[in-house]
Amino acid sequence: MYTLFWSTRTAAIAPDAVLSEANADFVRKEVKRTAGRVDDPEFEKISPMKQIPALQLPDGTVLCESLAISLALAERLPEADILPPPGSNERAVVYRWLMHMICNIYEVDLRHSYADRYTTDPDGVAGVRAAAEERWDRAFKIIEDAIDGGAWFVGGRFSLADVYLAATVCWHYDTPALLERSPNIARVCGNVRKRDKTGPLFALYKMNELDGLV
Ligand SMILES: N[C@@H](CCC(=O)N[C@@H](CS)C(=O)NCC(=O)O)C(=O)O
Repeated sequence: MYTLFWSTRTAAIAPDAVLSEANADFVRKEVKRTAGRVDDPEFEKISPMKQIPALQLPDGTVLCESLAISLALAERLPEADILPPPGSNERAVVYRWLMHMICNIYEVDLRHSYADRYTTDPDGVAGVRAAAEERWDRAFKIIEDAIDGGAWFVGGRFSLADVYLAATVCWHYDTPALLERSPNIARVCGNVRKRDKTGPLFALYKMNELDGLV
């Protein structure tokens, strides 16, 4: 049995999507947060960075980092069918965009959400946030321009890249404006939200920004 340490509005939704698409047997354990920050001594023993998500494997091994967890699960649960075939160009391209979203979008989102952690200048928070917004928008524009006219982000099929895209869009500082100026991103996000197993997770995780696309 897998144990997924989760909380609303977090990247636990990515491994949760892999587990859910695979119909895997797992339990969710909610981590306590105060004002968005982890405030849970038990969880701090599991995740040294005090970051959600974490996953405990059936033998007790603990994994941190949402993408590492999601990829490990996708490999162990091929029935999730959430990555193109191993060794294919499509899988390589999915990896490329996953890393783009982790490094250039998710990390920038953290800079925005926890700006005080990214400056030692007590007056520096506004500048960190403003720079994050610029970089955030640039990284989403690169995705908007890369998506062809199809239903999904990469290779004409649903993949983990679609899940990360939909999640990071929900966390954007102005999701309605982002969706308005990004029709390709909006179409893909609507399709993720409509999926039988992954779609309902957005309600569970209180990420309601895509509801208007359904
Ligand atoms: N690189 C990490 C980032 C995880 C992360 O920062 N999670 C946020 C929620 S989305 C969190 O735990 N925030 C609470 C805190 O930093 O106290 C991953 O992909 O798992």
